[in-house]
Amino acid sequence: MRDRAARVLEANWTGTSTVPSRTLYPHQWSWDSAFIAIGLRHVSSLRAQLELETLLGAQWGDGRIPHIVFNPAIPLDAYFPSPDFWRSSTAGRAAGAPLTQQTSGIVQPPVHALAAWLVHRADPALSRERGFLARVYPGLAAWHRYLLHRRDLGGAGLVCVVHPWEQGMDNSPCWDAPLSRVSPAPPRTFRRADLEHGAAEDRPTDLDYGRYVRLAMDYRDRRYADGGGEFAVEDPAFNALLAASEHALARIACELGAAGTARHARAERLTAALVERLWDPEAGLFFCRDLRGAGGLIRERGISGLLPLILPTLPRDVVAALVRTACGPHFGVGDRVRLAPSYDLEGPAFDPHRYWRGPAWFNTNWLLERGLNLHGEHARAAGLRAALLEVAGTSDFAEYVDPYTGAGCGARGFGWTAALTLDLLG
Ligand code: 9YW
Repeated sequence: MRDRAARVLEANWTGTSTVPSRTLYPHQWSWDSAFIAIGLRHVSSLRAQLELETLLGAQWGDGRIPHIVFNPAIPLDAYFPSPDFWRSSTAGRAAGAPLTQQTSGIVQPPVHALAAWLVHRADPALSRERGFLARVYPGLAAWHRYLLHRRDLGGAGLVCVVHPWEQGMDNSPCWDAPLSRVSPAPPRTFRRADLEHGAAEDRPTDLDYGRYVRLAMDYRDRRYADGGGEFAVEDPAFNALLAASEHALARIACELGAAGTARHARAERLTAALVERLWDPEAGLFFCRDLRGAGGLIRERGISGLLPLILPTLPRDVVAALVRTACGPHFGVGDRVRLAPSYDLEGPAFDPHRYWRGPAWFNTNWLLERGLNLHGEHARAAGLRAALLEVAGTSDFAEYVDPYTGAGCGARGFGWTAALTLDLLG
């Protein structure tokens, strides 16, 4: 398994970073790279460090880490939306986009500081010799500052996503209500490249795509200034990852000889704000909060609502309820499914094959496994770990799988699937 997983990462390595998939996603993706670095550290600490350094090399002046860093050697029509859509170096000029590298203008979940800390821990000697933490710390600090200062659109201490792609679970049913208010870009004004590599019934619909394009175009046309968009949602996983990364940044600061106390305190404030704003005790789950339209909690059960389990200072009763929900009828962990689905097994929109509307993904299950272990649920975590390893192997490191059968969907030889397999193997 270790060799097979390492070969996937080798095949996806470009020399300075790793692509999620040679066919479907041939550039560098932000949260993919963070998960990939977490796995890469088991085969090459140097490559793991470079992965994160390359990504940070494309950071914008305002602190944002773009969700895609484009490889100029790849033809424009290999992926949509391509650099000529985002126009980062011109439309993103005011926000400090790089002049020579092309990137997207939206972001993805902040897994990076957590990844940097884990990469350092894998080989502290090499890390110190290369000054790895000192190289990445200022960029990571600026990234968190951007999110906390420019993206707290609700003013309650949580960060907002302004596009479904930012949260990383593109067509989750959690976005159906907020997206329904967005008028889609006409289908003939853009050409999807994803359908050349993936089955249409496993992918988001054309209507979804029209809305993604509209939101991204409007953001670009506002020159990537934050605040005015039609879509603004506080998401539990995005904020939980920021809090976990803030704890990691505190440890990085200490390692560099500075104090980490203020950062730990900030992570705890984020944890408290998550509970205050997004926790629903009756459902035993965190929900997304819509800041536009009529506003309020979006009562769709997505896997995102379980992921605050990765936080060390979550109240005990919240932890207990989350574990019950993960193992109950809606997510079926250790019972009805092989791996936790991306969306409620009993929800009206559940579809076991359509992308983020039901299939199980390896990154979210890896986070769940980590959260279960953190809170002492070792037997449940071990069951999930065994299932993850088995399904990764039999699906040839698929992008996502049917949660019931473990049958692979989407791309094979997928970056974070192979990387997180390596991490679970230790
Ligand atoms: C897209 C690369 C990305 C992931 C996202 C996933 C998908 C589609 O692929 O996004 O075109 O960006 O939803 O989480 O980072 O693997």
